[in-house]
Amino acid sequence: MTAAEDPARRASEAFAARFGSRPDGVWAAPGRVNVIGEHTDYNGGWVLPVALPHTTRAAVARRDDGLLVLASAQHPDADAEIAVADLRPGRPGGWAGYPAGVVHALADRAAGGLSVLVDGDVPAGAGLSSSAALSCSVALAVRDLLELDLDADDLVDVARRAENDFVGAPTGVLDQAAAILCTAGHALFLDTRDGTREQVPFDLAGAGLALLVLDTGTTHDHAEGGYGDRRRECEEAARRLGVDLLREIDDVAALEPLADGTADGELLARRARHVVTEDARVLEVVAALRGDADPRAMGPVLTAGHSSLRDDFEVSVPLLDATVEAAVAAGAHGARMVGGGFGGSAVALIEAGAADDVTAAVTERFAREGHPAPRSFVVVPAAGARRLA
Ligand code: GAF
Repeated sequence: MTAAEDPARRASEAFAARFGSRPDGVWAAPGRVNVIGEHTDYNGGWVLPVALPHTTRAAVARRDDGLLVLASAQHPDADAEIAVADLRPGRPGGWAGYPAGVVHALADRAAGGLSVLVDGDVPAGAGLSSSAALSCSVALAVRDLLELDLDADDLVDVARRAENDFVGAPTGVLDQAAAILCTAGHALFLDTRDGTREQVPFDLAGAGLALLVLDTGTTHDHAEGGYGDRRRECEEAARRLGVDLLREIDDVAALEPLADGTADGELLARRARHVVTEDARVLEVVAALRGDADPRAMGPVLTAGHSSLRDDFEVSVPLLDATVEAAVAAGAHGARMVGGGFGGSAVALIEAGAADDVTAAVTERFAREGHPAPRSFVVVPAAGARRLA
């Protein structure tokens, strides 16, 4: 196998070219698509991600000079070098903030220093969780290399703290949990309130179906703006309803007190309605995957999820709406935006074999509106974070 075909060898050779010696090992963590359950994680709700074959690889070696040196094949002119003892939230920033945040969270045990070279193929800014792939590959590497007593839940927590406290993106736990806990051939049905989970077989091909990712090419950035606003709005809705988390509400009728006639109240009622109905949609999709319903019945549930994200939660953008419309018009059973929103990707539940036709229909719609063609691929449910070499 050539280095180009062998991701571990490619990362190892890039490490050797940068640092002049072989790494102690190479670790990988995947991107994800969330089948359903968007903006539920920081409300204590359910999520249902699938890991992608696209990964970030981290080639890592221990040092003894106390330095953290970070290099990326995707950002060749943006190396970072800083003493572990000098790491502070936001410093370094940019891509290096994710691995640096992980080392910061473990700084008392990583004081000797590390050399890290990352290489990956998870599309950045596409709503496919490239940042968690990055932080989780490094978290696993640090755990293994330094023989730290951390289980999978601890690793999820370290990577989430890196993103929340060091990078400053107020995300929930969906992406880090997907990167660490997903298993090949399954969707991860995770209760974010107590961490309980089930690996649900995700065999769409067996039912003659496929899940198609359509990356619009418009990027998002969760460290700023709308995402944090939505999170605060959900917290305020929960506060007004007298609950700790919106997950505690399972009936939209219980949201009536929010809609008090003020613009503010109406807005909070719509935000909370998305969360409550989205939690119910996760349960519906899980039931279909378990075989309790025709898997094609998942389609309208996905499309309803998109409408809710567009109208109640207001995190879609016109190009994502156009993607969903064009995919459904071309015969998809259902479609929706994935991830935090404000750009990124959509998924469509399609008949196996319809990927080219659906992609062509979306491409044509994009062309009519003056946008370059979307990138697309069929989801193959892959493994979570692991050591490669
Ligand atoms: C982003 C966040 F990082 C996740 O925690 C989650 O909230 C998601 O948006 C929306 O479901 O990916």
